[in-house]
Amino acid sequence: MNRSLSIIVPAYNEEARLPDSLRRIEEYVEQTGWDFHEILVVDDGSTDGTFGAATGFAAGNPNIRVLRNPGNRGKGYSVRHGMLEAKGDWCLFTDADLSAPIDELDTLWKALCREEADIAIGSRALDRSLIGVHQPGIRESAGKFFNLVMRLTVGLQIADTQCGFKLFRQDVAREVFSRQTLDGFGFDVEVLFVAKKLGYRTAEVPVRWNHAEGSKVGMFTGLQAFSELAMVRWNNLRGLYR
Ligand SMILES: Nc1nc2c(ncn2[C@@H]2O[C@H](COP(=O)(O)OP(=O)(O)O)[C@@H](O)[C@H]2O)c(=O)[nH]1
Ligand SMILES: [Mg+2]
Repeated sequence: MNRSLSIIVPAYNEEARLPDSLRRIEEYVEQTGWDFHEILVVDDGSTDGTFGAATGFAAGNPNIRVLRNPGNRGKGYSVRHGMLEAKGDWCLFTDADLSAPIDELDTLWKALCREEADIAIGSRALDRSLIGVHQPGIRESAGKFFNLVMRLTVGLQIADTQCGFKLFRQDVAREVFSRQTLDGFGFDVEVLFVAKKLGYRTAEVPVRWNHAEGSKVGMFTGLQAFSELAMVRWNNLRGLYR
């Protein structure tokens, strides 16, 4: 089996935490012995020094590529941008704050093999004892409510669609992300819905997780994610995902 890996890191105003995260990802991947790996940082129109921090880190390191969105388009746009540029046979996306520690890739990989799945997604809902630092109470409650609304509108039997740590086989990523229309935080639901519709198998896997201070999810992007649930349903009725 081919062992090449792409890691996509969407980054919006991540100047402060990006270099340390990239260092940790590099260290981890080096010792796990993939035949080829690349890290794709997608700068989402950051207004801080994210682009400079990323290109500075990438200088002299051919494994790191820095992509740039035309402006601040959202996490969904950023992850799609990276996924469609990725060259690895296996494509992981992870939040820049590494809330799911990068070595949990092992956990996703093993689950993928064990369950013969096409996609493995990290989950904070299946084993809550794995959560070290919790999100603020209001965010956790909003997350649970989001999952309830997701089940009622979109109907996926998934306990946590929103964890920013998901692994795809490359051909599956290409097929699914090329159909993705949503640019905000609703994109996770959309890609998982499209994957199911296309007959791909998703394994939901408990992972260790720690909330990191400095979340950029505000009231607007939070509410936008709810409205994007309606868009998934509407797009499906319009036949957009066929
Ligand atoms: N909030 C936000 N995050 C973005 C955007 N574009 C890319 N991201 C990235 O999406 C990931 C998740 O963001 P984060 O603030 O850690 O979310 P949280 O942990 O769920 O509160 C990070 O890697 C961000 O840099 C955007 O427009 N808004
Ligand atoms: Mg975070």
